[in-house]
Amino acid sequence: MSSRAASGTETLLHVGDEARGRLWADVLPRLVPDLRVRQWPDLGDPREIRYLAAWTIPQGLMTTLPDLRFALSIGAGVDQLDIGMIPAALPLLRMAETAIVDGMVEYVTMSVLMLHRDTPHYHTEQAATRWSPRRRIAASARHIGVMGTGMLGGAVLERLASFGFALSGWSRSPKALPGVRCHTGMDELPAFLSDLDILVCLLPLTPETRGLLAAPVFQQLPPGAAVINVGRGAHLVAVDLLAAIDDNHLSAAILDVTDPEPLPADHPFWGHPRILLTPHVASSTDPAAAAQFVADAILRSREGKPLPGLVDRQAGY
Ligand code: NDP
Ligand code: OXD
Repeated sequence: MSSRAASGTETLLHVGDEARGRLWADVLPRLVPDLRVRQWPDLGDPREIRYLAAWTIPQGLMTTLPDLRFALSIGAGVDQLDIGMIPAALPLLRMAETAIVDGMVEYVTMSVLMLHRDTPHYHTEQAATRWSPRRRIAASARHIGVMGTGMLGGAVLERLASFGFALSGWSRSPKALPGVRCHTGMDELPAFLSDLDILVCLLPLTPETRGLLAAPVFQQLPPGAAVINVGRGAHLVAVDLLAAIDDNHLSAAILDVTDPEPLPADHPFWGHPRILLTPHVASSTDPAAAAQFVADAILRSREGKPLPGLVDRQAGY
């Protein structure tokens, strides 16, 4: 009898969307021998749960699972998991499958092109029944800066390069990306911001990045610049953004993430003519592709191999 069988059937506990849970319960046991999938709150014998996959972790759940091998965020970000609840020694993984990357590349490309082609201006003019053409500016004359040049930011920059935009990136550690002016750390933030037309935030939410999209950053952008936030709502200080747009220092913003989500009905973002909101839909995990990622992670864990999507607990992402 194998040690796995001796200690019961290895189980993955899925916390979240039931349709995805059903798909994984069907697919994963065919990809991973001797694996069962349970859907929270059906725990079965908690000692059999080796793998936890969740977008958020229910209060108190971690202390009932004595024999976990890893916890996995069903998303690229991990801040929503409240990672303080996860024992420091337990490997924490995040989803790193191609559909998340493709979705984000699509959304940011769409948003950059909308701003580049003055869509917020034309929406305002349409509402006022005005025919107000603006001079078209070449992509090569627009400078786009991406905060966070990791899995998503790196792919976004690669796609934007194909339009001919001038590109800059900002990260915590030094990077060399073809065709991208790369800046590192707080010391180089002013140089990164100083001549951007469009700023894209694709940072993870950590103590260092919380509230970064605020007046000091907006003031360092040139007049007329626009902001796209697809990181997390808490990167942005709402009153500072409103002030910068209403003073006509910033021209517009496209926000896929807000704090809180959803925004209360009376929040000024809803009706603002130069703020475009989407309800945290820029990208998401594809359940079928994610099943492959999870299967690979479990098989690697069983074999003692390096795990995919491993989060650096010290850095918080
Ligand atoms: P990665 O971990 O791959 O990349 C993060 C990047 O941010 C890295 O380049 C990192 O620098 C940089 N960074 C982190 N902290 C700092 C800092 N203090 N100063 C400067 N740069 C910093 O993350 P992903 O690209 O996979 O995802 C980014 C975020 O996108 C997620 O955490 C999530 O919040 C958000 N997201 C939003 C979605 C949506 O639908 N709106 C969907 C999916 C993700 P370095 O390279 O040096 O480590
Ligand atoms: C993610 C998200 O982090 O969808 O994957 O926001």
